[in-house]
Amino acid sequence: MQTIRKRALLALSAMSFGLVTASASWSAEMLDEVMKRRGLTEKDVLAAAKTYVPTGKRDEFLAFSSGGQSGQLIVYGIPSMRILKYVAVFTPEPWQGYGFDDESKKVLAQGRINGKDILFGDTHHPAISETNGEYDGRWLFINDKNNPRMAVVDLHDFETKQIVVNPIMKSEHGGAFVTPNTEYVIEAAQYPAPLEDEYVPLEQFNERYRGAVTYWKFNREAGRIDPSQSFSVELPPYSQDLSDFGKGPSDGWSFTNSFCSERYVGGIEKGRPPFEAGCSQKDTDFLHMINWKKGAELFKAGKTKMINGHPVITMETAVKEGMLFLIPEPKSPHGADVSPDGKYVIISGKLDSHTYVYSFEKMMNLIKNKDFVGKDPYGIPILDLKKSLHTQVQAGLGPLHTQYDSKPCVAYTSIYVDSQVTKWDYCEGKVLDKLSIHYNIGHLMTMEGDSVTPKGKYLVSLNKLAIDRFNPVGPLHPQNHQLIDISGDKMELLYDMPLPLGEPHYAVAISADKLKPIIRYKSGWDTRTDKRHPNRTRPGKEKVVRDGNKVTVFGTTIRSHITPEIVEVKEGDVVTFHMTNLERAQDQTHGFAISGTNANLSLEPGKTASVTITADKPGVYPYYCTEFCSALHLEMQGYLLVQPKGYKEVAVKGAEGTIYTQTDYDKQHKTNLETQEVIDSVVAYIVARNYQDFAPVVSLVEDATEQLGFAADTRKKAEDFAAKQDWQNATLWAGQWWQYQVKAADIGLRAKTYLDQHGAKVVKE
Ligand code: CUK
Ligand code: CUA
Repeated sequence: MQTIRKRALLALSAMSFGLVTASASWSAEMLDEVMKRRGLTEKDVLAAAKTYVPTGKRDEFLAFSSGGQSGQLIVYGIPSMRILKYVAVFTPEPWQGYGFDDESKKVLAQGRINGKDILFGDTHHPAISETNGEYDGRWLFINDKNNPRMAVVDLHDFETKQIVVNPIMKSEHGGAFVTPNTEYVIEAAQYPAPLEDEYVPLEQFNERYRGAVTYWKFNREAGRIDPSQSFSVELPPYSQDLSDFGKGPSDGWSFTNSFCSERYVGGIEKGRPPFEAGCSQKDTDFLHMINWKKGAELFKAGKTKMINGHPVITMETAVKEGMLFLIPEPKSPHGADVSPDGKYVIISGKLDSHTYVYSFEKMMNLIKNKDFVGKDPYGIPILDLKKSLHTQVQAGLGPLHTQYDSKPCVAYTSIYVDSQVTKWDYCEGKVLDKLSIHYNIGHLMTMEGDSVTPKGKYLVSLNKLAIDRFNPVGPLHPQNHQLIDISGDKMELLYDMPLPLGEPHYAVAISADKLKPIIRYKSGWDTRTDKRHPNRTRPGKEKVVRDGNKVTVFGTTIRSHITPEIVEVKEGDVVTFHMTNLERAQDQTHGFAISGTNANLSLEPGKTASVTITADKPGVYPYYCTEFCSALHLEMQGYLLVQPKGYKEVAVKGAEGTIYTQTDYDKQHKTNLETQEVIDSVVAYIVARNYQDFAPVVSLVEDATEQLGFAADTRKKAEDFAAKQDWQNATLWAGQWWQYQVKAADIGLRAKTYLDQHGAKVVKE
């Protein structure tokens, strides 16, 4: 033990005096040798240079990708394509404690359907909140197609804060997309069903089955969707698909396309031709054009019908008030993407080789002049396709989604069947370039590509299948996100990234400097409600409270101990642990897990999280910290003891594992004094520099000062016991004193390194 301490001490002093320097020897192998050895072409090396982010450097953009059936969100950097985080949204995720602590269980419980916990989600479309049509990096919304739900993620801490269940839909698809100032988040239905939650035979499909769009009101101050201020518009039983909001001249309108406007119901087992035959008969489907601002007025005026307690503007009202129109669109359309200037909506039909550019101005003129070609079976006026079009372009087979470039009039459309990206000019209506991608592209994404000012530079192709692209890992393959350089006239493929988490559909990318995530919570924070936790605990105030068979533990974690360390309860007790992480240092997360239970917390600095268990089986249950947080991490442990019913305590004094003498104490005391010298030298180094100009260093210094305060307290304890010649307690407390010193030194060295790397100046000798 002493030798380890000696070595640790040596390491500390070596670091503090700069004796350890990085090896200066660099591989002598030349670039052309490496290229030869690894079989790389010049083009490969160029692509590598365009994507490589050297150690210590960061990415220019952050992408947020749907995690498909994982119900999660994937965050990765561009151009490096390094995965940074999975954000747990609709499904439990153990590392983040999501669905394991009581606080996040409440968020997941908001997403229950018919009282049932839903343990998966099919996420499709993430959307970042906008201000004046620009991504503002504050919030993110994402939908669940299977269980019609919408989630709110706070980009302050990348945590899911809210899930809302759509009250009238049975499935959805056309969300999440936001208005230019994030007043509303849209969610459009997918498969028609009765809006009332009841059985209706399929024979009544035309009369009773319905589609809809819901406009979820987002309250920016509260950071939550406000269901009481949200409303829906009833739509015909055409399978609604993707949506987008207008902007600029088209602000106030939303666009939702549809497929199977034939209203065909299959039934192959009854001898009927299948859905796919009946749903692709007509040459066109319908784009729905909805005046949502008018809808918001009608909602305020109470011109709605309550369905399942939710206000719905009926089709009859919508038609009468002139807020709902249909326009034919190419067969089996998929994407509906409004151009950055808000003048056009680009729609592609999967079974048509053209992309169609609709002119908002022309559509509005037709509406103004009541120039309709007819009405659909529900009385909704239909605009003429040709008269609505600005232009149409032969883009390739199976065009799907469109994204925009920073260059005016330039758009990129994914071509599913041809496995290509087509770059084209939607003002002039001509193709500019085509690039073959590996396989079956679904969505594609440019940087801030659906905002009013796309940033260009890169495009990611979200391919549906990876087939033979990567090392085989069994029949279930990863997905393939391909990075493409779009800065020049010709698109250049740069990189393939396997994504092994569900089938991501859409992704959005934002300039990294727009995100301002926090690094710690205010002390004792409930991160799911964003309030001080009512059951937070301050250092020194840890306690165990019993009320009948309810036992509540108010505990804390800090390097390297959990307080309390021993919790004794009785068989049948219901035990709640409220654990507060007292750390303020960056990335000092502790975990908390109890053997034989699902108790599993992730405690980021400042966070308070809770878990409740029933002590139903007498026994001994170790608990410990699950994050390797410090040199004494393994010692960050404790015991939950569950005594059997009727257990009588026997007063037996247990023997100590090891007996300490004055020699042990003196040795430890000497080590501690030497350690203090190292600490003093680090402190002198820091305070001689302008460390106060560096916020991260200021907080590290606060943290170290706190540890040194604990060190001083325990030093006093140790020396008091030594004065009484109680060498057992004196040695143990001297050991604890040393623990605090090591932590302080560790933090101090982090601060010193930071100052060295950020060019701090000497301000005093
Ligand atoms: S969808 Cu999957 S490729 Cu849900 Cu936006 Cu088009
Ligand atoms: Cu805390 Cu390991």
